[in-house]
Amino acid sequence: MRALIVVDIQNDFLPGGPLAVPRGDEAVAPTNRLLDSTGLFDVVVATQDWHPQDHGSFAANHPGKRPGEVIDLAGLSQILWRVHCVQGTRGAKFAPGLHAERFERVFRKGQNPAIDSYSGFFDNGHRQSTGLAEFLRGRGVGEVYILGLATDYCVKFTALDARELGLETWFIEDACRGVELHAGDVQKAIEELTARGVRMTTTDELLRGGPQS
Ligand code: VGL
Ligand code: ZN
Repeated sequence: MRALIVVDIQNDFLPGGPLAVPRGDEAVAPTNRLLDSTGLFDVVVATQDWHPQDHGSFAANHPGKRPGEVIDLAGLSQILWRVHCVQGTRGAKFAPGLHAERFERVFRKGQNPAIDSYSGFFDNGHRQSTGLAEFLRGRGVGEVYILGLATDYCVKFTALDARELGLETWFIEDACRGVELHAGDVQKAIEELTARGVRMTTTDELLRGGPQS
């Protein structure tokens, strides 16, 4: 069984948002093409960054600290971000025009103020599961196709966890965009994913009948 995992295509990650991913809005159209294609995926799920206002990844919650600085958060190295994707706010909602009605399930992450959660599967300490791994296993999924925002954070860590879980994992290049806090981060992420056995594909290739054809 094949699953499509749509990672964090939310308002706050779009241009103009507090954690804007450059050209992040360009992930929406290819994602919709895949969401609208019938029969390509057996399961379609999304992840949603969903933080409480007092989340420890927000620079605003650490007096004197600025976004981009790195701190120790409950024993893990943590990059500080601008306040983003606060539960129930407009910024946490899926991007306008995204065909979110196609999502069978949405897995929320980052609710625990003491730990961040880039991967859609586990928090950054691999302490708690979001339920996504169990859900996919229950549906007999062996292959996952991953896209969304941001390539160098949540997409990357979701794909790495998928590989660790033994899933055949595909990264849909044209439907992802990265933060690039440091120039070259997206390229480094792609190289890291490839080294771990994540395979590269595109929406066109998938819509033509899959990478194997
Ligand atoms: C993300 C940084 C902080 C992401 C989420 O979705 O890639 N990045 N929270
Ligand atoms: Zn976040």
